[in-house]
Amino acid sequence: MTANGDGDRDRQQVRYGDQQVFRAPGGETHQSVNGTGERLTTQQGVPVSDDQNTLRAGGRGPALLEDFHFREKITHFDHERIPERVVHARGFGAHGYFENYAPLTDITRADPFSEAGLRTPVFVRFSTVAGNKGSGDLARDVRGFATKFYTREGNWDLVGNNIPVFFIQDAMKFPDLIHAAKQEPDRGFPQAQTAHDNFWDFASLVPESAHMLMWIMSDRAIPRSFRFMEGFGVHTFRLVNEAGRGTYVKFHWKPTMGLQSVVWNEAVKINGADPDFHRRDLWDAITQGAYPEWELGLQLFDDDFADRFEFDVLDPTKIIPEEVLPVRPVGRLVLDRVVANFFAETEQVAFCTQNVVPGIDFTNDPLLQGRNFSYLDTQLKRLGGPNFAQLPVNAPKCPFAHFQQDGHMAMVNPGTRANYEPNSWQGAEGGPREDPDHGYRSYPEEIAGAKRRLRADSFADHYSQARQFWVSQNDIERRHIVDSFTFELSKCEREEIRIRMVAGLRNVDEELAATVAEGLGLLEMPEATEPARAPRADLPPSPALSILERGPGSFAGRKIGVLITNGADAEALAALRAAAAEEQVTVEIVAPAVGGVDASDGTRVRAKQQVDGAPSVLYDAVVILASPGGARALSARPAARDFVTDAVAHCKFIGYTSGAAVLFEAAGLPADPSDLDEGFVSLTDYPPAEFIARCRQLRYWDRQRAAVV
Ligand code: HDE
Repeated sequence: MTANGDGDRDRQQVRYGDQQVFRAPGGETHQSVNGTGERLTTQQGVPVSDDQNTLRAGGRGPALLEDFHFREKITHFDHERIPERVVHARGFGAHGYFENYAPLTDITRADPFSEAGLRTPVFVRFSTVAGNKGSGDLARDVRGFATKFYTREGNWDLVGNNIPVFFIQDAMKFPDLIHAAKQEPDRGFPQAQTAHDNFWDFASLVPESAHMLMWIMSDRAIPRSFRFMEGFGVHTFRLVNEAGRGTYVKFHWKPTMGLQSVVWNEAVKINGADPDFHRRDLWDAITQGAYPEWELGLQLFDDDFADRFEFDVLDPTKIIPEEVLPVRPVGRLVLDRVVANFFAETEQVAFCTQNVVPGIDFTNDPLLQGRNFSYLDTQLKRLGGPNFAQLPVNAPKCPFAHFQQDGHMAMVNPGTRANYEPNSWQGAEGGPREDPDHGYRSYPEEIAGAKRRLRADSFADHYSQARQFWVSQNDIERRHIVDSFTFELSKCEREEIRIRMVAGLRNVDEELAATVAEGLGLLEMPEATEPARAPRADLPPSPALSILERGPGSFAGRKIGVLITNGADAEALAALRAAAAEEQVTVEIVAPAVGGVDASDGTRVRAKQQVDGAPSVLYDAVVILASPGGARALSARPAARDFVTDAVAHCKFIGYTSGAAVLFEAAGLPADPSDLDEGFVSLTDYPPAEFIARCRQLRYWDRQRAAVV
């Protein structure tokens, strides 16, 4: 593979994926790497006669060192792991494309925004932050939302999160934040959770974290799945057009199916029942052709706006409310292909914030500036050398040409005589030349100032937007925030940490602080923390910050768990399936045995799950289709009773036929619970379409309101 052009043709030679073929660079021979070839061979291509037994002297004798097949195989195995990411270790990726709606050439010369309908291939990796690689998907945590755009002018990485602000204002504090959040160093636990002393010790001593704490204690930190969460570039970036004019930008990803989260009690149980819940959801959606989709929106502004805005637009602990500056939709992201190999793609993908393309530039956000150093550095460590950009998932899909060479695993070295510049070789032998007209140019921002370690005064307000987030939540969401502060702080062993945190919360909202204090059993309210700048109480609610107040009004993309028994009403099942299909909802059958049941008309209904392995927390709504005898048998099984009681506790819509009565009674409910609340829908009385229509609210929150009062 040469480094001076024709990258497309060359890349196919080392492509993973549907071809599942490896062709040595420059060579013609094909070598199967996944067992689809006729013969098993060593890495060197030597045919293997016996892959079951080591070479040994005599039937019961010692193994021989000359067994090159065994040594090669075991050595490779011993080296299979690379260091996991120090943060965002647990993640899952998929391929897709970004489709641009209309040319944005007046604002940016960036290739993905240049033409209407242009599709730029992308790879997206979602992640949690704090947990190790094997941790559960439903940790209360920020989610990473990192997108690599393979543009025609190089790779652009938009490495964002599902929360639009961050804990800290300066990259200098990132190692401290992450040390405090991850497992405590002496004992090595707890992992994948912030509910421990070190995290809250740090957080309570760093008031700039107040805004972010509100978000991570909210339902945003326990999304229903990646498909139902937003993404944000967080920092203010800069777009630059052909004429060199700059426009500030904040990036937003909005899921077309709307936002949805789970409740904490559910999250805890999902982690037990299916720790891979989020990655499985993404895999299932894509492989079933229900491609997850987000709209990219931009908040665009100039220096005048930045000067007028009440906070510093370089401060990553602040948002610009959508009501103040609308989000302009500019294109859509569609994920339509799962990875062919998890390690090759999801594990080896190397996102770097400094990967920008002409038309996209940075600002002086001190967190972004620090990230621009960190990501390249981390990839060198993680992927073992400077050639990670040659891995298929990281390589540009446009032609590329440079004089960089050698190093570990160099697969793409210059194919030219000259490997230096300037050189006087002509034509192909001379290699690539710089392009002053079209090459990347940094925005020529004027910079002046004394060299100092300083936090700008304009970053000093730590609480006003935390309060704005709080007043933008509805009663249920506020309850969840109070509950999670109470839960997490209750896990702290040292009382002074709890007290210090409550003291800080008083600057956000007195009622919030008082309710958390009550939940913690604090006997006295502490004095409020002295704020660096007096918080404002006059910022209006931003409706865009509430998940529940902006429901999607659709149940599409969700999953109904149907608990079924022998003798279940076949007609009701058929009608439910039809109504679900109409709404693009998945129906999953849960039965006493995975082999399935015989329905009332004698047909065999195959099950996807057995009841012990499929608690109702795995579903967005549930239906009990039981015959009276079937319900009686189920009611003896704790998992079946929990299926019902959890669905009730998690405010789910519950459909049922009259046969379910015995199971309801065993779960402590009336035989016909429809009198209790409208979240219960009798499919004996109502058509399934009515049930689905109610499910569009996603949860029947009034049930929780009734329980809270
Ligand atoms: Fe990261 N971050 N980060 N981060 N981050 C990494 O890079 C870092 C920050 C984010 O799916 C690391 O490849 C510093 C904000 C995502 O592979 C590392 C600072 C945001 C991912 C790193 C931040 C993010 C990472 C670890 C403070 C949202 C996963 C492994 C200045 C805008 C990408 C790696 C993937 C990963 C450093 C803060 C998002 C160590 C120094 C703010 C989505 O380089």
